[in-house]
Amino acid sequence: MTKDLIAEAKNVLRLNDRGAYTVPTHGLYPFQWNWDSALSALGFVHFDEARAWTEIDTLMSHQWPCGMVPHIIFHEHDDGYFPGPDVWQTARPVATSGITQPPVSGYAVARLMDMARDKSLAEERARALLPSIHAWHKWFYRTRDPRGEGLVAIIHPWESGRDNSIDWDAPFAAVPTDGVEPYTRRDTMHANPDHRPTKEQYDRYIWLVQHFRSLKWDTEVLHDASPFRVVDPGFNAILIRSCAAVAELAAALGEGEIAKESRAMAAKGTAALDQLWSDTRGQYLCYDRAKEEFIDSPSIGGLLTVFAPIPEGRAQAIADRLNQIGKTAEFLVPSHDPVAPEFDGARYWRGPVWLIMNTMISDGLAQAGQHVMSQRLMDDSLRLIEKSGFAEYYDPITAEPCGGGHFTWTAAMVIDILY
Ligand code: 9YW
Repeated sequence: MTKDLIAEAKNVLRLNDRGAYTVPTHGLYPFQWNWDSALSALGFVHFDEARAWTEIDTLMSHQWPCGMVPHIIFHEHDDGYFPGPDVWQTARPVATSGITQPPVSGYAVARLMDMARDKSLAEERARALLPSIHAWHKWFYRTRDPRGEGLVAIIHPWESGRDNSIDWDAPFAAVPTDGVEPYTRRDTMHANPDHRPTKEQYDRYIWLVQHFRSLKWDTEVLHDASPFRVVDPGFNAILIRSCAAVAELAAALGEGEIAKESRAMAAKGTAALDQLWSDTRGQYLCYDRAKEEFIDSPSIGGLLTVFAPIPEGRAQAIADRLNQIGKTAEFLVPSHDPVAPEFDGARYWRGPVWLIMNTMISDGLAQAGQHVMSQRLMDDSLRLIEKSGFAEYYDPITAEPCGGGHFTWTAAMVIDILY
């Protein structure tokens, strides 16, 4: 069984391999996505180390001079996705989007290094990647934490990677829709519209893109100019974990300055995270920086926070919270609490389970000594795969496979779990 699943997962990776990068899935997402690539490398590394490094090299080679690493790289022309390069207009040599995504590459590079059988290849590639990943992390704290609070904000829901999360409903109300140019969505031609964001949400996504475009994609000014500025604890946890991973790796490679700066960013971020803890919810919450208020929404963002080195007591509370959620969800971890009225088990980030989330949360729990819950998440993930294949996401009650099929990062996570 295990062997068959690994073979099937490798086939998915091969199917979506475009040589120097992978697409998340054929049709629905025909380009390179930022955090998909970093996490997919964790699948490749088990059977083709050089290919794993190439995935992250390709991503980082499209870093902007300011330090930002874009969320999509449009390597080849394809009309099957909206919004394409004609909408973004970022004027990059190879077209890219103009916003970023969860910075999980630092963590991924450290894992590739740990798992390397070919140590000299790993050292060479890691050494080459460290300065650019570090520059990206510094860009975050410089441009997305202008008051130096230790917490960075996202300025577009797409940056979170959790596009239509219920977390964004309230802050999204501040984003207007007037002046949105006419457009035709492509996602609903590839996937069931009931599993996707609504038209109203797409109008706001595009309004923000047009707004940033009118500011010439100057990333130094976009934070303050955006009506959507939200601090997501899960996003910050990924950044912190990557800073901590880079700190260790840089120290091992004798890159003292990078190690020192990364350690400082991770420590400041970890301390600041605690402001987002909610005793009432027993988890972390998002914070609307534009309105200066908490977003009281029990989503997976506040559980993913365990991916950062949070205090043991907080990790224990998150394990308890997962136990509680497990009473209403057959498969953990739903992207939103099933007892919340807005929960929708099949609609993208408003309820479904995503394997990448499960592996990051499981990894964080294990780090904090929460082994029982960590293992439960891996078991639930494999039960989903066995029942429903390598889907983009799954209904946490019925295990219905949703969104796109033959999904790269889902397959990569299965390889990483089973090897
Ligand atoms: C979109 C590729 C991406 C992921 C995101 C996910 C989705 C793309 O797919 O966004 O157009 O909505 O939300 O996290 O990186 O798999």
